[in-house]
Amino acid sequence: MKKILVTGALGQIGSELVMKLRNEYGRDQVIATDIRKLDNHVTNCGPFETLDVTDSQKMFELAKKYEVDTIMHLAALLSATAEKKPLLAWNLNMGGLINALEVARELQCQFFTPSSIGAFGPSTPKDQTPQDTIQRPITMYGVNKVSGELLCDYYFHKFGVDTRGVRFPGLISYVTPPGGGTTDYAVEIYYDAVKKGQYTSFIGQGTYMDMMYMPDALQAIIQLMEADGSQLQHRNAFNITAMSVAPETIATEIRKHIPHFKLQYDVDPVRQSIAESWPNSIDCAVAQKEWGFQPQYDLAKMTKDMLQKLQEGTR
Ligand code: AKB
Repeated sequence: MKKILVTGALGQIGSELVMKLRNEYGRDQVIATDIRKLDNHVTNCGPFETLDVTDSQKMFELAKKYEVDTIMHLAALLSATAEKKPLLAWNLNMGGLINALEVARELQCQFFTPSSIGAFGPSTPKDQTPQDTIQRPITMYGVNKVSGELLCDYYFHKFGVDTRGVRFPGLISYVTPPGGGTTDYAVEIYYDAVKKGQYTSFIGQGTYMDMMYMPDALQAIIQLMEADGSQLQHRNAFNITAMSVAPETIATEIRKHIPHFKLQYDVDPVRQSIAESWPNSIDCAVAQKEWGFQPQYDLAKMTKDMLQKLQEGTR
C-alpha cells in the first residue's frame, strides 16, 4: 500500500487530490502538507503538517517520520504570479522541487510533480503540439517548468528515482479556485455565469488554450503513478489535454444552460501575452499509448456538471 506525502495540499489540485488518494489508499496513507493551515476537510480528515517546501530539513523529517514511499510535489507559484515575482518564483518553484527530489532520492520514493502547457513557448508548433518538440518558453513559470522536467529526468537517469509527470493544461473545478494562473478565466467564467449571469474575461476572444476537468486530472495522476514503469519511454512530462477552448466557445456552451449569459472582455496584457505564447492545442497521443490516458469530460459534459454543482452550492 502506498504512503504518500503531498506538498501544496491546500491548493487547487492538492485539495481534491488528497481526498481522492485517501479514498483510494486509506485515510492515514496520505500526509497532506501546506505552508498554511486552514480548518477544512484536507486538514481535518487525515494527517496534516505545515511545511514550507523551501525548508529541506523539515521536508526530510516529515517524509522519514511518516515513512512515505511516494512524494507528490504540487507546491508552486502559477504563471501570472510568477511573472510578477520572478525571483520568488525561481526560489520557490525550483528550490521546492530540488528539495523534494533530494528527499525522494535519499528515501527512494516514487515521485510526481506537474509540468504545464506553460513549458512551451512562441517557437513551439502551436496546433497539436507534439510530445517532443521545441521548448523555449518566455515566462519565468515556463523556464521553471522546462528546468523542472529536465531535473526530474536527470534524477531518474542519474539516481534511479522513479520520477513521473504530466504537462497539465488549465484545470477547471468547482471545489477550490486556482490563483495566479493564466487559465483561471476558464474557472471564473462558470462562477460568474451562475452568480451574475455575465463575465468579463481577461483573456481575449479567439485565444485558444487546452483545458481539463479536475476529475480527469486526478485520474491521470493516479493512472500514471500506477502505470508499469517498463512501458514508459517518456517520463517528464507527458502532454495531456481534454479540450481546446477560447472564452467564446465556453460562453456558447454555458448559454445552452443559461441563455441570457453575457460575455464581455477587458483584456489583461500580461496574461494575454502569456496565453499567446502557449499552444492552441496539444497532442496527447504519447500519454494514450504509454499509459492509457483517456479523459472522460469534453466541454459539453464538463459545462453541464460544473454549472449543476455550482448551482447546487448557491441554493
Ligand atoms: C496557469 O495558468 O499558470 C496554470 C497552468 C496552465 O499551468 N493553470
